[in-house]
Amino acid sequence: GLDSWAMKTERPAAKSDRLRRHLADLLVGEMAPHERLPAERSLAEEFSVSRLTVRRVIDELEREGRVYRVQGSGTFVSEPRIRKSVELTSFSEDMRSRGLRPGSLEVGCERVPAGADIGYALQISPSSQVLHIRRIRTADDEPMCLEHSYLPGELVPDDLGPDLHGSLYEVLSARYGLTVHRAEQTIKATVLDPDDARALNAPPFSPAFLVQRTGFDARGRAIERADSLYRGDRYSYQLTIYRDP
Ligand code: 16G
Repeated sequence: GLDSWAMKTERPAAKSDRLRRHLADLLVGEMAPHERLPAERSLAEEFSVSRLTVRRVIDELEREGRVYRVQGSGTFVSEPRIRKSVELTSFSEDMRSRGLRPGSLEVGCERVPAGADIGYALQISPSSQVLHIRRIRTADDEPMCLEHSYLPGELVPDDLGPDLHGSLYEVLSARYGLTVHRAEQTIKATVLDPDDARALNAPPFSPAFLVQRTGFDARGRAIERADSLYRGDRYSYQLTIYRDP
């Protein structure tokens, strides 16, 4: 094919390798994100290679996500890749980042047996106790989400009721040193049944997101299983996602 033809005729490998190494050095050390790379023409001259070769080397860097091109203005250094593709936030942090004031209405808190599903998610037996927290979460005092959290009773010995008008994650961290370090999360489309609709001040059977999260601490212990039911008319799910190189 084209490759073997190219190798036989000109074999520019050594020169294009030099160019590749030069650009790699620029990218790691000397240039900042969004800075413009030298023009293709001047790279071609400096390394005595064709513009086609320069373009191929830059194509490779573009595929790796290390540079990006802007039509008519050049090639620029990409932002460093962020490994954590989706930020793990609490409801309070999520609302604050949208410029809204987080709160809770109607906080309920009771100890119940885990049952099969919650027990499975939390890796404890169905008969062991969990703390079930039910909250209507508000944004600027408007109901936004209906949230059920289940925490292993063993890890959370006290009744948290009075503390739960603020952030659960803050309470867990301040009182027990528990931090959700990683979470498995699914998002499903659903509709609000009449009871949930009433709690959220929304029309019955209106669309909603059900977000289910199991949160683990840094040691890998499951510390929370949560179901959050968000009003579909007030909430949008916002992610920053990256393509693998
Ligand atoms: C999010 C989490 C929930 C957690 C809450 C803590 C989902 C589906 N839910 O709503 O698991 O309990 O944040 O928020 O991601 P807080 O610290 O504001 O109480």
